[in-house]
Amino acid sequence: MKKKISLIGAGMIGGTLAHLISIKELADVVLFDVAEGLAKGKALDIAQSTSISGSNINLTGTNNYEDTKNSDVIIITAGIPRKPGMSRDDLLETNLKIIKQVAEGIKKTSPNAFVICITNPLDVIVMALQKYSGLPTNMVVGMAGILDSSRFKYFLSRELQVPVKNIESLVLGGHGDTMVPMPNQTKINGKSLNQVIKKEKLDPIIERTRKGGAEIGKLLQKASAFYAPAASGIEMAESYIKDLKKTLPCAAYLSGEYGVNNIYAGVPVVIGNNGIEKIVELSLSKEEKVNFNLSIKAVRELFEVAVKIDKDLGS
Ligand code: TXD
Repeated sequence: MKKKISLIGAGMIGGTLAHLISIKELADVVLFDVAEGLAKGKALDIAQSTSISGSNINLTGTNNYEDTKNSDVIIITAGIPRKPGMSRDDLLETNLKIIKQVAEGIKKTSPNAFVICITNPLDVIVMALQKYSGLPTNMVVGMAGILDSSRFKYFLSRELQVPVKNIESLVLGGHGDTMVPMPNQTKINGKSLNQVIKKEKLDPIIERTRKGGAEIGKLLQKASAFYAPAASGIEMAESYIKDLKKTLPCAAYLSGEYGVNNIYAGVPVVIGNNGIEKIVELSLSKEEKVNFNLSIKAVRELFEVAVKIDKDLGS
C-alpha cells in the first residue's frame, strides 16, 4: 500500500519536496497551502513531469485540510522565510501563530503521522508544534542538523579537495548562530579532522556553516535556501517510510539525554518506522560540551520569548 506524505506549505521548499518525492516515487503527495492556487498549480506541474521521470504516484494540490487526512508523514514548511538582514529568531511571532493553526489541523486529521518540521526558528517552532498538537515526542522532529552538517561537509570538501562522500561529520545543537559543528566527530577519508586541517583554516569553515543560510538569502534576495533543506527533509521521511533506521542529526525532544531536559535540540537520532527510535549519546569533548550547552541555552531563551508571546506554551 503506497504511503501518503502531506506537505503543509507549497512554497520554495514545499514545491521542491513534492518534486523530490515524485522523482524518488517515495509516496503519494498532497501539497497544501493557504495561498489560492499555489499548491494546485505546483502539484499539477509536477504531475505532468511523471511521464518523463516514470514516476507512478498520485499528486494532489489543495487548500482543504481534509485532503491531508490520515497522512503517514507530514512535512511542514508553512511560514515566512527570512529576508536579507533578518535573523531566524525574527520569524518567531509570525511563524508561531501559523504553526499553532497547523498543529490543530494535524491533531484532527493525522494524529498518527510522523511529523517533520522545517519552519524557522526551527528548534522553538518544532517544540511549539509538539506542544500544540499533543502528538508523541518520538513522532515530532525538526529538520536542521542534516542541512547544517551537509553545508559543513561541503565546505570541508572544497577546502581539502576531497569528494564530499568521503567526509563524515555532524553539526549538533540549535539551528542558529550557536550551532555546533563537531570536529571530533568528523572523519576525512577515515582520518580525524585535526590530522588534515589546521585550526586557522577550520574556524572560517565553521563560521561559514553557521552563516550558511544567510549567505544564500543574501544572494537570492527574495528567497532563502530551499534545495538543500528539501533534500534534508526527504532524507528523514525516507528513513521513516522505508524503516532504514539511519542515524541522522535532527532536532529531537530531549528528556535527560546529554544532561538536557524538556527542550528540542539537534542531536543524532535513529529514524525508523516508529519515528525517533533512539537518541544516540556521543561522548563530547570539553569544548564540544561547552558549545552544545551554550546552544541549548540560546534555544531555551528563545522558547521563553515564545511563551511570552503565547502563554499556552507555558502550561
Ligand atoms: O534548516 C531549516 N529548518 C531551514 C528552514 C532551512 C531553510 C528555510 N527554513 C524555513 O522554512 C524558512 O525560514 C521558512 O520558515 C520555512 C519555509 O521556507 P520557504 O522558503 O519554503 O518559504 P516560502 O516559499 O515562503 O513558503 C512558505 C509557504 C507559503 O507558500 C505560504 O503561503 C505558506 O507557507 N503558508 C501556509 N501554508 C499552510 N498553512 C498556513 N497557515 C500557512 N501560512 C503560510
